[in-house]
Amino acid sequence: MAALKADLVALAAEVEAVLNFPDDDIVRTDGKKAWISRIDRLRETVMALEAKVQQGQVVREGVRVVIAGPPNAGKSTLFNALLGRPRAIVTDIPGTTRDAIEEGIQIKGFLFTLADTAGLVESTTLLEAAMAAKTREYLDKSDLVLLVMDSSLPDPVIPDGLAELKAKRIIPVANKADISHPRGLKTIQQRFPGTPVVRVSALTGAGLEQLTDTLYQAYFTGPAITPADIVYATAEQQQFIRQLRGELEGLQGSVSQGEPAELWAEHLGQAIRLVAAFTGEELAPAVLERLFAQFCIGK
Ligand SMILES: Nc1nc2c(ncn2[C@@H]2O[C@H](COP(=O)(O)OP(=O)(O)O)[C@@H](O)[C@H]2O)c(=O)[nH]1
Ligand SMILES: [Mg+2]
Repeated sequence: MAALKADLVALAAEVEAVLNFPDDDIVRTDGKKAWISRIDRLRETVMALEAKVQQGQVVREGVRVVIAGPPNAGKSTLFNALLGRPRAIVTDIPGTTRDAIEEGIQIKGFLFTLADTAGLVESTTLLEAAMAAKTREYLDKSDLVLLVMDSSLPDPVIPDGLAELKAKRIIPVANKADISHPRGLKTIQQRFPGTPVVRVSALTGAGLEQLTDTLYQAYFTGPAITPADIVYATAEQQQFIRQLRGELEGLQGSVSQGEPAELWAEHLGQAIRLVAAFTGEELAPAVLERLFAQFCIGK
């Protein structure tokens, strides 16, 4: 963070130079490219920090997994099976579970928060159900969606509107593998080309290990996460870091579109303030003065 601030302040000093000598060439052609790649590196630093903050959030609150799918597909049974104890009510009357229930499980030492959504995302048209603001919110804040379907039916219900949730990692689950219908299974697989469908029996427990492995891999792809990859941040700090990325993007746009350097100075000034706000430090008077000078010069 200190290095990031130092880089921003150095950049600000150069913007100051541009403002003082507006006829100077440094901004043209080569100069401009160099600026953009420097800002790129700063953006990468901020994005790496954002990723660490996101990991911190996950360690604290768990990876949020929503169990969705049509009524009677076995969502509540699967929820209980993953927990290893009964928590949600299971019946053969469709639509039994009324409210969402949340419980945490550990997979390879990481917390995953499972939500049996019942009633929320329990609809043949997932999108239709998701239109309800509350449901939308629920799905929006989830990290992964387990889409449970009943493979024992010759024509299993497969929710529509999945494209709408494209941004989410959806893991298709063909449940009731113990009594699966060959055609039902094929239908499910065909609807998810390129995505492996996980076959489980929530009732017998078959395939559950593969399902938890899939959950883990869907979230923690890439190299193993170490404590150095984790940054804990308050909601406010998370906001600052998002805004900081926004300012750097604005700065980059401003430079590449050849906007006046005064505007660069404003983005930089904001960025420096946000870094300081993130770390909770007071800005040194000299830095403040410099920022102030930037805003005034050329106006
Ligand atoms: N044979 C079999 N039955 C299951 C399986 N999973 C759930 N069921 C049954 O399917 C019915 C509906 O299950 P439930 O979990 O309440 O479905 P939900 O509406 O999606 O929450 C119940 O009678 C369950 O016992 C499974 O893997 N195999
Ligand atoms: Mg249920």
